Amino acid sequence: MDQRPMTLIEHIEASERRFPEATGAFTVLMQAIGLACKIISREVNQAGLGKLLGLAGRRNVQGEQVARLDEFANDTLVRTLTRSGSVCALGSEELAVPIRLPPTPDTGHYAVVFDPLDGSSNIDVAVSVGTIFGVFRRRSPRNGLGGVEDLLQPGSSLCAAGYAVYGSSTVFVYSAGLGVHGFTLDPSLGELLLSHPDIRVPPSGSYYSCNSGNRKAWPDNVRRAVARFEDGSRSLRYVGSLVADAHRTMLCGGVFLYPADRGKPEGKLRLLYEAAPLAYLFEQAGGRASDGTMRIVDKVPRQLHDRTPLFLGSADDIAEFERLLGDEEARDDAS
Ligand code: P6P
Repeated sequence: MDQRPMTLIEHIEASERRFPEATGAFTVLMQAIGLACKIISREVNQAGLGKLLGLAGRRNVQGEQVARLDEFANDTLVRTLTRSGSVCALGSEELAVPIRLPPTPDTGHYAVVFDPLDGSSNIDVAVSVGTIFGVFRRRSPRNGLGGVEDLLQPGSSLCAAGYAVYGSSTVFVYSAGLGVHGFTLDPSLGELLLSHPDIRVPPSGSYYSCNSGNRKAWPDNVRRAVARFEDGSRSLRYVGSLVADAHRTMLCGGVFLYPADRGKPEGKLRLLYEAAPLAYLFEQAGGRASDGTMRIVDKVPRQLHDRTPLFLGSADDIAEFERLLGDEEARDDAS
C-alpha cells in the first residue's frame, strides 16, 4: 500500500472535487505555479554553481538592482502561467506594466500577481529566499484581453494565495479558502508532498521580527509599541527575507513588523503581490495582518506597485501591537 503523503496536485484535485461546478482550470493553474516554483528551486539551490549568481546589470521599476535569478524566476512564472491557458493577466514585481493575455475559448478565468523571487539580495550569501503569489478571478469581459482591472483587487477578493520558501528545504504553502497547507519538495521524486496539513498560526508566539536598524526612522508610536515587545519575554528573529520571516511566523507564531518610516512613508513592502497574499494566508490560518490602522486584505491597490506598512502574525500578538500603537501611556517606555 502506497503510504506516501499526497502530492500538491492530488490535494488540489481532492479539494476541487468538492465543487461539482469546477472546470479543472484552477488545478491546471496551480499545477503551473507548482511547476514554476520547482524550477526556480532547482536554480536557486544551484545558484553558486551556475551562471545565475550576481546582478543582471539593470534596475527594475522599483529602481532596485535586478539579480539574474530575479529575471530567471520571473521568466519561468510568466512562461508556465501563459502556457497554462488559465490566466488573462499577470502582474509581477519585475514588470513595470501587466502582461495582458488574449481570451481563450473556455479558460483565462484567473489573474495572477507574484513576486517571483523575494529577498534576492540574499542569494549570493545562500540565505533563504522565496516566491509569493496571489490568484484573483478575472473581472474583465471574457471575450477581451485581461488587464489592470483584473489585478488591482483587494486581498479579500483573492481566491487563492501562497508562497514557496527556498531554504534548507523547499516548502510550498497555499490556501484556496479551505485551510492553509504546506508541501515539502522531495527532490528525488520532483514532487511537492503534503508535510504541513491545515497550518494554524499559534494565537501568540515568543518571537518578534523587525529591522531594528530602522528604529530611529520609525514613527513615535511604532517605537513605543516595539519597545513594549522588547521587554525580555520575546526573542528577536529577523532574516531580512520576507518569505523566510513570514514562514517562521506562520509556524511558530509571534509578529513580523515592517512599518513605514521617514525614508519610506508608505512602507517598503508591496501591497498587491507581497502583503496581501501573505495577509490572506495568515487570516486563513487564524492569524492577523494589518497596516496598523486597517486589515491588509481590505486595502484596494491604486497602482500595481503600491507599498504598505505590514504587521503580520499571531492574532493575539498583532491585536496587542495595534493596541500599543494607540497607547499614549507607553510613551515613557520608549524615552
Ligand atoms: P530591509 C528583501 O529585499 C525585502 O523586500 C523583503 O524580502 C524583506 O522582508 C525586506 O526587503 C528587508 O528589508 O530594509 O530590512 O533590508
